[in-house]
Amino acid sequence: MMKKAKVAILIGSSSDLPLTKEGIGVLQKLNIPFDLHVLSAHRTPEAVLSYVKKSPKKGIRVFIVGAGMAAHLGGVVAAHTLNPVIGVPIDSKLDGLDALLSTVQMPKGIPVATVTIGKTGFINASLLAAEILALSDGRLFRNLKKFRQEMTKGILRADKKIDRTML
Ligand code: RP5
Repeated sequence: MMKKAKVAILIGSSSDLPLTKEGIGVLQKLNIPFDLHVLSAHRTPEAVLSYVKKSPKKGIRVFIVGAGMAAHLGGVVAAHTLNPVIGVPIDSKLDGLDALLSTVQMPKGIPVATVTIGKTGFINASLLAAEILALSDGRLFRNLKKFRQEMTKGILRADKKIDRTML
């Protein structure tokens, strides 16, 4: 049987870890296996290359890569794989603008699909990874649809609960 498609979550430092929690929650809710590692484009360049080289054997299909400051990890990973790379800029300095620009401004030929800065970025990156995997996984597609419907219902419930007498 073919291995279940996995998502790699790579972060540039253990200080980024708390921001990944809710995104990981999304993957878990959708029953998507993941592989989480701290790897740095600048501080562990050989380890990054070795991980990406081994990733097909591990069943990795999509990479979620979070890094702050001069955030090169997403670009370096993308340079070594043809699998989709989703970059999450991290707000460790300059409100994350440094990382946003470093992640989004890839030169032509090597794309990194960049999402929102920080915690929301990891949530959206997980959903985007799920959408990519759902293109070839009907069950995941149906689960994603349910996820979206639940979110819609939640917003409508919140609308009903607003105390308009206070306005
Ligand atoms: C980046 O530098 C990391 O992704 C982190 O966001 C930032 C700061 O790293 P530490 O100094 O906390 O290790 O590489």
